[in-house]
Amino acid sequence: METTLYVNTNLATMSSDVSSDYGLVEDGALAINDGRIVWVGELSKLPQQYAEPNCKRIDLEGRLTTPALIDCHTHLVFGGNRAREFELRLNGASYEEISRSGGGIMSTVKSTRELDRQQLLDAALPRLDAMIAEGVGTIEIKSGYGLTVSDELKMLRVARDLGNLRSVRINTSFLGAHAIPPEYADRGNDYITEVCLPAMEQGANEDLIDTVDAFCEGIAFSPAQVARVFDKATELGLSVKIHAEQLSNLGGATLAASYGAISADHLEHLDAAGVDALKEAGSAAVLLPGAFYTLRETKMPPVELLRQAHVPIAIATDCNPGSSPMASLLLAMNMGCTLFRLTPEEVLAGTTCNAAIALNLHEEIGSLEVGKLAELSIWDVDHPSELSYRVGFNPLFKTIRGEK
Ligand code: DI6
Ligand code: FE
Repeated sequence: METTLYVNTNLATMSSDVSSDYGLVEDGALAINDGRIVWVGELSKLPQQYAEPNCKRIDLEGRLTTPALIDCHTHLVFGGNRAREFELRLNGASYEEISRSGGGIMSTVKSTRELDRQQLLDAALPRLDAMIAEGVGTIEIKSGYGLTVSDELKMLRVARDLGNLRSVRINTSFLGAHAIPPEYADRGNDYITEVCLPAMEQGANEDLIDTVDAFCEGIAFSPAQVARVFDKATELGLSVKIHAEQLSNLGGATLAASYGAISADHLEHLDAAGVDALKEAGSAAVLLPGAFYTLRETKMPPVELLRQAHVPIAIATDCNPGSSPMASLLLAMNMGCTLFRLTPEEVLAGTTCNAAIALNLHEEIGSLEVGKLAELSIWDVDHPSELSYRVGFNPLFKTIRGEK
């Protein structure tokens, strides 16, 4: 198979083997064979075997190459939208009032149940395309707006359909434990027994689930209920992750870490013990500045403690119709810097190598290293800090993915 060699590019390899910031290699070259990176480094050190005429040579005219971006936490598949609620809140209605009149997550559950598989796919595609247009090559998508066995499975099938329709890797999370639907009001345990666990089992049997997620919060599921969900996931051989410590500290991250969670997400209220638990378990911390922004939160996630503990920090959009109606990972990166005071290098790590850890895909993607899949995004910028610096500007030149 012919090798393709990309030249005349600066490479933000995001590899820990390269000691410079961003793993930056200036005037680099990168060789691809059969969909994998076979050589990467300074052009001046290119081995003879990759020189012309042995390879097809492509000149990137000085552009920046990064690993294709990874959005490791989204609720991209849903019906309807909640713009009317946004409007009501800005006209003085409280979240509780909206929720009591059938709004909030339940309004999205209603709209999602009403759509069939094709309609749900049609609703999700523009959001997916917006992300792909910004250099995203891998997207995690959760269920959690169906909350019946058939509607949860429908959401997961749509997520898989999206991956077949576009050149993008879709990683699915089963979030049956997202909210308690009205038909199970005050009967959360019955909901878990009768809906959540059977849906998980069927989804696993049909290979629709990559990981199991749960929302551990006062307004959602208690740690004891989440433990039931994680016990079942473990029995089925599925990895777990959690929405935890978003609005309060229930110890969800520590619970998830005890199951070897691949990530714990949100984490504004995480304390030092929770950070230690994530460190011990090797879990990633996924920070979601879009939800922090939309809900006008003020409690910052413990970024400095996470740094000191060397917990891998990822950044994602949390794309959902309520708390983060955002389909721009570049904007999430900008917000990670502006709102959470992360550095541009940290947010790029947060959407490449550390996001790969958060999805347990770090053996395959997330950095430009020999042996990894050749999934690259090429940008019309001079320096990687430009990716998180601008707002509302997309400098993507092209994404390379699945090319042999
Ligand atoms: N955390 C969130 O931010 C979303 N779900 C969750 O568990 C909110 C989802 C929504 O409001 O529709
Ligand atoms: Fe979420």
